[in-house]
Amino acid sequence: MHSTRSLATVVTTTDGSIGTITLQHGPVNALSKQLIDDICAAMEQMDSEAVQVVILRAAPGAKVFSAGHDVRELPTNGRDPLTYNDPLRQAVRTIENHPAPVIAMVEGSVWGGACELVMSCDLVIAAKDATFALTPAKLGIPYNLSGTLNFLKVAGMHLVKEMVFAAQPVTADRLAISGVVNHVVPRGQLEPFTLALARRIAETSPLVHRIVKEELRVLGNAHPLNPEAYERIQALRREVYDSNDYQEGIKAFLEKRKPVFRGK
Ligand code: YXS
Repeated sequence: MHSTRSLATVVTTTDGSIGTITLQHGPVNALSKQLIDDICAAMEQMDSEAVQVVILRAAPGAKVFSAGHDVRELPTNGRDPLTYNDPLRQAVRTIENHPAPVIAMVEGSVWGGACELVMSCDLVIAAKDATFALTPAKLGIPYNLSGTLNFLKVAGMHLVKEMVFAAQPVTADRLAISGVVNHVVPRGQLEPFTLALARRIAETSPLVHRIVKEELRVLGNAHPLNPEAYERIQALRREVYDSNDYQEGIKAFLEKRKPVFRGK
């Protein structure tokens, strides 16, 4: 059965066992609360229609897959910008907890928290010219604990450190070598390649998909962390989001100028 549904910022299509969620939120798909709510609603629709493989994508030909967290929605009043209920965190958990495999089909550039959103998918298939940039350091934002762990689960420590410290786009090929991206294909092949893989996955057991996905999630989160270590990390993050640099990072972005960070 084929169906198409348009929400405010996403379009969903289901075609038998495969569903596609297309981000359609302006030129850069900034992860606003509205977009996140729509992604979560679309994932629920996929679950209710027992879709066996979900493809998450931007509109065909997109220059920007997603510009990451909507900077205009980041708090600037001394509140933690990436708490448990922040929209970005909710979107990541929705994808991680979804019972069916989710494939990120990436063309264009992926920024900041959108990299984590893509990496939280079960597979990543990227166009040859796709790029990925981790940008908390560019904006003075303290990335949160589970987000940092999510990066480490898919990419090695040195790659994560280089991407965070330099805050520069990295090519899909580079991430494929590190195992972050499953396949890199010419942009014109991206859709047929992804659909063919999705169809192959849809022919195997959805029950096994569901339990193996949850087993791997539980194992991936099995990190003992004593309360003192947790409190230390929270104190480090508070030091950043209470800093002038955090305010300057957001202000500079909105004023379209380079930030002047003073390390405090
Ligand atoms: O000036 P107008 O109103 O047209 O708006 C501009 C940009 O301000 C807006 N825009 C965004 N608005 C909110 N949140 C964003 N993340 C965001 N990114 C862009 O979109 C309009 C067009 O942007 P413009 O003129 O720069 O377009 P472009 O094609 O020249 O460049 C597109 C980008 C995506 C390369 C560029 O906009 C850019 O570098 N955006 C910021 C990417 C980024 O650093 N995102 C991280 C956001 S914070 C986050 O995700 C995490 C919390 S963290 O940083 O910790 O990982």
